[in-house]
Amino acid sequence: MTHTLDPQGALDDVSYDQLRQLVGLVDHDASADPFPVKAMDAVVFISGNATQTAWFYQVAFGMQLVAYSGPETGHPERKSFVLKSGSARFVINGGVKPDSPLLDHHRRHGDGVTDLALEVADVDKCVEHARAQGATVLEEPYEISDEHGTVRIASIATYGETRHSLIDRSRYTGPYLPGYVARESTVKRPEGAPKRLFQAVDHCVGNVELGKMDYWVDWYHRVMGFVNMAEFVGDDIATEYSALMSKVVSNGNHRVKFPLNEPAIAKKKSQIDEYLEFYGGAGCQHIALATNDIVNTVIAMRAAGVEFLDTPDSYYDDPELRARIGKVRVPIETLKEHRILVDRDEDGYLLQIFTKPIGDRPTVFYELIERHGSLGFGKGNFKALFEAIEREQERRGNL
Ligand code: TYF
Ligand code: FE
Repeated sequence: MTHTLDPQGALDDVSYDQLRQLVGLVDHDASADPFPVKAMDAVVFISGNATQTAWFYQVAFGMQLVAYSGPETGHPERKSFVLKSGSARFVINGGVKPDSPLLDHHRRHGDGVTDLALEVADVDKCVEHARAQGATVLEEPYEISDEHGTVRIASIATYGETRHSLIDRSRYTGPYLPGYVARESTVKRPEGAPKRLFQAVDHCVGNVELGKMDYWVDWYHRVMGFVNMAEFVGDDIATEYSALMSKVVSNGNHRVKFPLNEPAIAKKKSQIDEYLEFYGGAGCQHIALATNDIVNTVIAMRAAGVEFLDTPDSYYDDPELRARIGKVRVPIETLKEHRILVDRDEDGYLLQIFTKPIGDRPTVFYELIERHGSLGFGKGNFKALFEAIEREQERRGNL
C-alpha cells in the first residue's frame, strides 16, 4: 500500500517534520477518507471580555496578535482577536452590543470554546457526508471574499453548544478571514523569552454527559471518519481512581485528536460532573499545546502568573517511576523542580503539565505536552493527575 501524506494545513509555518514530532503524526492514505481534515483551523472562544482575554494570551501564553475585527472595522456587534503561536490559532470573540447572540452562549457557559474549527480541502464533500450520517448542519456552505481572495465555510454541530466550522482557505491569503484586518501585538515579549511558548495544538478534549461518550465516539467515526486511538480509560481505572471514562478519536494522520470524557460513577464526585455543572452541559474541557521545550515554556508561563497543578515530591521520588522512565531529555530533578509529569510507552516518552482552570468557572484548562515518540496521552500519569485535580476540586468545595 502506498501512503500519500495528508496535505498540510495552510496555516502551518511549522514544517511537516517538526509537526510529526510535536503532535505525533502517522502516515495515512487520505484518498479514501470520507471527510478529509487537514488540520485544526482555529480554536474559537467566547469571552466575557475579549479585549482583556486577548491580552492574557499574549502576555501569559506568548501568542502573537495577527488580526482583528470589530466596531472600528465595520462590525459593531462584536470584537474578535486572532492570535497565533506557530501553527496554533486562537480566535477570541466578545459581545459589544448587549443583544449580541454571542452573549447568549456566554450567559449559559461562561468563557469557553464555541468552535473547534477545522481546515478542510472540500467543504461541500464534508458537509454532504456529515448530513448523510445524520449530523446537524448549522450553516450551509457559503463564500466570503475580500481583496485577499475567497474562503468557503460551513458549520456542523457537535457536543453541547459546540460546533465544527469547516473552512477551505486554499484560495485565501489574508490574515484570517474576510472582514478581519491585520493587526500586530503591542505587547513586548520579556527579554530572553523563547520565540514561542508552543508550536501547535496537540488535542482538544470534550466533556460529555454520563452515558454519552460512546455516542460521541461513534459520531466522530460516522460523521468525520475519525478512528479510535489506543489510549482510553475504561471501567477498571474509572472506578478505582479517575471518576471518568475516556476514549480518543483522531483523523487519519493524528493531526487532529479529540479525547472524549464522561463522568464515571465512583466514590467521589467526578471532575467531569463539576465541569458539566459549571459549564451548563457538554463542552470543551482542555486544550493541549505542543511545545518542543516544556521546561522553558513552564518557566515563562509561571513568570507571567499562570498557575499549574502541583505534583507531590513522592511522584518523582518513586523508584518504580524512575526505573520505568529511564533516561529522558532533562534530569528528573528538573522535572521535579517544575512539577512536570513524565510518561513512557512502547513508542517513546512524553512530558506534560496541566494548568488550573484559567477562568472564573472551574471549566476550561490547558495542558502543555512535549512528545518524544509517544503517541499517547500520559496514561501512566492519570492517577497522579486526577489526584491533583481532586485536591483543587476539594479546595473549591466541589468534591
Ligand atoms: O487528554 C488526556 O486524555 C490527558 C489526560 O479530565 C486527561 O490529558 C484526561 C481527562 C482529564 C484530564 C486529563
Ligand atoms: Fe490531554
